[in-house]
Amino acid sequence: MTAEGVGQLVIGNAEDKSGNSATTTATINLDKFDPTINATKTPLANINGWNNSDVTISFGCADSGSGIATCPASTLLNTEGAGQVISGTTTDLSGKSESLTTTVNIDKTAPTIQIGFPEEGVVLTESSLIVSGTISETNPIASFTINSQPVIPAMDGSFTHEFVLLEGDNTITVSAMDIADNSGSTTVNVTFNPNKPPSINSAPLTGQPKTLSITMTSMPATLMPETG
Ligand SMILES: [Ca+2]
Ligand SMILES: [Ca+2]
Repeated sequence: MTAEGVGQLVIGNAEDKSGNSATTTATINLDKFDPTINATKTPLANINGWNNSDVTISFGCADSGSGIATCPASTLLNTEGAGQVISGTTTDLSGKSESLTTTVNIDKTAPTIQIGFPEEGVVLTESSLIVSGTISETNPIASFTINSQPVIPAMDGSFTHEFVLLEGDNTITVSAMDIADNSGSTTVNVTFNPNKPPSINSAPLTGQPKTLSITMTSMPATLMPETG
């Protein structure tokens, strides 16, 4: 008998030399294979294999022979961290078992960004400036932009980026997304007021000319009226 299954009937016939026959039946339970187990993460990890919220790991167990005896209960994982290993073991009714391990990466914290320069509200006279600052993030950064322009921060989290201001008010937005799709951003508002030289007013002068009067309190001798 080769097929797996529970309660398979086996019929045996016997016949003696006198032609007397007897029939007997036996019930066979045959389990040849290990059970199977799989794990499902809810919600699913992102394309990088990371979750940014609590994860429930549910196990599915199956067995084609004797049937499942034990299957692990689902597990809720709520701690942040990379490479958290969850394992589960299932056993079938014949005593065979199968184990599985799965890895969960959780990051719920958005990157934080500090802009060192320029400062909020500053008025600048040059259109070009170097935006600088630092980004704080435990796990790898998936994207980092300054006003939608991709920027690569240094290994220590510092960044610099040449930025060209438009005349007037400008908003500089620095945004970062970590490997688990948590995003954070910081903005700074600055004004570009070009330092132009004073312009000459070419418009015609208007208004009445001023009258200048001089009063002399004493006169030089040469101008004294002659006497006698
Ligand atoms: Ca089995
Ligand atoms: Ca993070």
